[in-house]
Amino acid sequence: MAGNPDFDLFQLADEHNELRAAIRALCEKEIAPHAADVDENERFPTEALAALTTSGFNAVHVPEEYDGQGADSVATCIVIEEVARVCASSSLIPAVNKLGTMGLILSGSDELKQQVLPSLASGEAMASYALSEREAGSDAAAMRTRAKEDGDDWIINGSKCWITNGGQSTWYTVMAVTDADLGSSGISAFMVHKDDEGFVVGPKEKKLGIKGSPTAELYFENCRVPGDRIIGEPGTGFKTALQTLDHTRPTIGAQAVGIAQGALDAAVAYVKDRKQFGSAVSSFQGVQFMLADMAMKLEAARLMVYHAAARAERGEHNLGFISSASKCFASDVAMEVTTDAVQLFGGAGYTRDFPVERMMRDAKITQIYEGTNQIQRLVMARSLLR
Ligand code: COS
Repeated sequence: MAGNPDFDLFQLADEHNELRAAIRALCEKEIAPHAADVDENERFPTEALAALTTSGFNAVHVPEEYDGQGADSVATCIVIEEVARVCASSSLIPAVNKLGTMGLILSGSDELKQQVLPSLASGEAMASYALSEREAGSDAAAMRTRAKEDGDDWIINGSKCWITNGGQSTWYTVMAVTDADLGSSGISAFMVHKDDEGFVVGPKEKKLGIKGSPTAELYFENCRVPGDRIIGEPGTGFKTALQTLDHTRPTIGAQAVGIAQGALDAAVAYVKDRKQFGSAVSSFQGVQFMLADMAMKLEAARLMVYHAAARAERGEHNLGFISSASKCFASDVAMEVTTDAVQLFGGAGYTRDFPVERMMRDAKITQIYEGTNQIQRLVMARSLLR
């Protein structure tokens, strides 16, 4: 095999490593210094948005033909991972911009892409994804929000909840029932603009973590949307929504990997510095074994995330298993690693003087959003038993 240029050496491209170095430097300088304040004051990370936008990292997934960076799925994961390593809330800027436009990229018309994507690439706009409702979370197809044709327009009525970056975004991919007799085949997807008549952003949730990223309810009160803003054909919206998640669950895996890496880095530095019984805590084998386990699991999670992203990038079908596995595994690892990091810090880890308690709170959501890890296991099991 040696010397065969087609042989996959199972390593990232030089461009990926260069990208990581660039985004890491930016994050350390521009984003990390504000992470604690963003969390403490539950405020949107405006410094991160400005830094990411200025350097073109705010929506790296947007294809070049729509004025974007055209970053591949692995590169997008690396950007999200590196931002999450210092501030999980800020990593939702590139992540949710992808989530909010992936359905459009996969199934929308060129005209609609032209309306939306360049504004994301330039940083003028952000996008969110609106699938869940109060009574339709894991069972997404049970949604009640309705869209009816009215002349050339669509009129949407209902509400959506748990909308990440709700109120910050300009564009929302909204799934609504257009034919109640057809079950999930009667659901359609629309691009809704924040200035559309009848579109209202509700109050922000009070959350355990990712406090810098607003999570809001959305209300549609006879919300009028022009006919050309439907994504694909009527009735294809649920499949578009699930295909979107096939592409974006690995990005949540990437976020989880980043949070866990941030916690591991902090823990390694702390145990080398902290002295007990006359020695650095890092000299104790019990501590060393904990660190080794954390790093080992993290490395496995990272590889699975990149592998899932690469398969999505290659346009493979049947992404359900690997996409769910990568998100589920990485988020479970992030919860374990951040919890162990708090443990390694001892009492100090339980205070807000160090970042690991924030990372532990932020990690929790990665086991829940874009489908709970129970739903990920359901998707994996269905794929095995099909
Ligand atoms: N891509 C494209 N189509 C898919 C698909 C996928 N990954 N998975 C399923 N489908 C299709 C099915 O083939 C089916 O089509 P037909 O009716 O033509 O056969 C249709 O979509 C409905 O699929 P299914 O019957 O499996 O749907 P269920 O209602 O059983 O729900 C789950 C499927 C539970 C997997 C889905 O609702 C889900 O992922 N829930 C979690 C939602 C979520 O992640 N919410 C978080 C929102 S972002 S914070």
